[in-house]
Amino acid sequence: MSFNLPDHSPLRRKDFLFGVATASFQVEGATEEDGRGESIWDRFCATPGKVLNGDNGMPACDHYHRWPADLDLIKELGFDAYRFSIAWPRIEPEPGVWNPAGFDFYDRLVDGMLERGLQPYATLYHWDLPQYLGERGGWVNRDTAYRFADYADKVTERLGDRVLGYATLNEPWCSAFLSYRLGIHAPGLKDDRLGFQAAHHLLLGHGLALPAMRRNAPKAQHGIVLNFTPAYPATDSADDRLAADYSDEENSHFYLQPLLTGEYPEAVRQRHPELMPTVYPGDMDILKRDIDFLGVNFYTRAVVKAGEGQDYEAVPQQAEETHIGWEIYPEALTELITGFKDRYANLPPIYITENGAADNTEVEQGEVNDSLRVAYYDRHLQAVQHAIEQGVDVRGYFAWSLMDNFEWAEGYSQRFGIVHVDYETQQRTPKASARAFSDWLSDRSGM
Ligand code: PNW
Repeated sequence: MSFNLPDHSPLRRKDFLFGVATASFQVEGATEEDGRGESIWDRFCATPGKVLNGDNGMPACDHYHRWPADLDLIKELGFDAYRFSIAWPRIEPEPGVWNPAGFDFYDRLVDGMLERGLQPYATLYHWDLPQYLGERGGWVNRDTAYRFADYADKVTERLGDRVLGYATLNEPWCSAFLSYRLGIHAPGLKDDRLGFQAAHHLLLGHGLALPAMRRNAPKAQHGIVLNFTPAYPATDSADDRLAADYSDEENSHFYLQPLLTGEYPEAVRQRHPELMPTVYPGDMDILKRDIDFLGVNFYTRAVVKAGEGQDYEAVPQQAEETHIGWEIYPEALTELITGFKDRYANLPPIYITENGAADNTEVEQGEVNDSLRVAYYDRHLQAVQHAIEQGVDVRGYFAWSLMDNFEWAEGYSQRFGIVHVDYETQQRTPKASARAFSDWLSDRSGM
């Protein structure tokens, strides 16, 4: 079984990159080994009621010890690249204390990829902020942006351009809005103003980090990964259409536009001057520093209507959905990135850095028949193809995720892997979706 892409598909070209993605806190485990410090997610998991079933970062996938076999598996399946993230609390467990054992781990991991002919794509921040920075206000504190830039300097100094692609941040929307505005992710605060201020400090940290990263890794590509859940109007009414447009301004363009034009979207500034972050003179020039690629994470769309006393309100859909309850709507991915091309003259090349589905099918007689996930990937790969056919410069695609892992507030209850993980034995079982990728990847023509 493979995917239904035509022979002429641009995704079949040998220079179109295929990878799998994970993130440190979600897969590594070993939270107290080799001098790792505490992160805000360790603390959040230990707070009753925050994470389903009281799950935490142990044992996760024990990737900290099992990475050689995991890299072998990625290679065997035929992928070109591995997108992983670096745990800041392993590197800087206490303020200004740089932990050699932390650097060593990522050093070995990167060498392990190169030995196997896998291209390393590193994300510097995938949400595991050191707890000591959390205690000083986390991303609401402007100083965190400067601390991030120091950390990025140290990591890229060590790994250099053995890493082909660096992303500063993964999904600042989540680190700001889910964490400080909606209360769902660590540290679990619910304050609109804090959410916007955190967003600004994250993007500032991204921009501050770039010059040292370029100096330390001159041959690497440097970028950022943003997540998008494009909004569609519940009805054709003018009010609902405006609500959907505004949702996109606030949730998508508020993160993307400042990086490309040096301004937050007019629509948000006009409607909510009271929520706009404190911005120092010169900040917006820092946010606007050149990026070599934009990482796009896409899972689903939102359907919204004009809300009572709210700018927009989600309308639950009676539609096909994955096991986590997210609607399956691949056309939104095509429309999202073609829309970016139309809006931004200086849009950089795009990598789809995450796309995938929760399909919690279990092992049966040694196999996992995750047919929902196979169909999801099939349709989304076609959606990427359609965008390329409409002129969007997409260079690669990473499946989320290599293996089942710690799914944040959902704990271990939601499985996104193309490889099944038994959390008792740590046994890996490639699912039908892994086989589908493997067949597809071995079938590329190399045009
Ligand atoms: C992304 N939302 O998270 C992350 O980058 C991954 O770490 C995660 O495992 C994956 O998607 C699957 O969830 C998101 O509520 C989590 O809108 C939640 C949301 C969006 C992205």
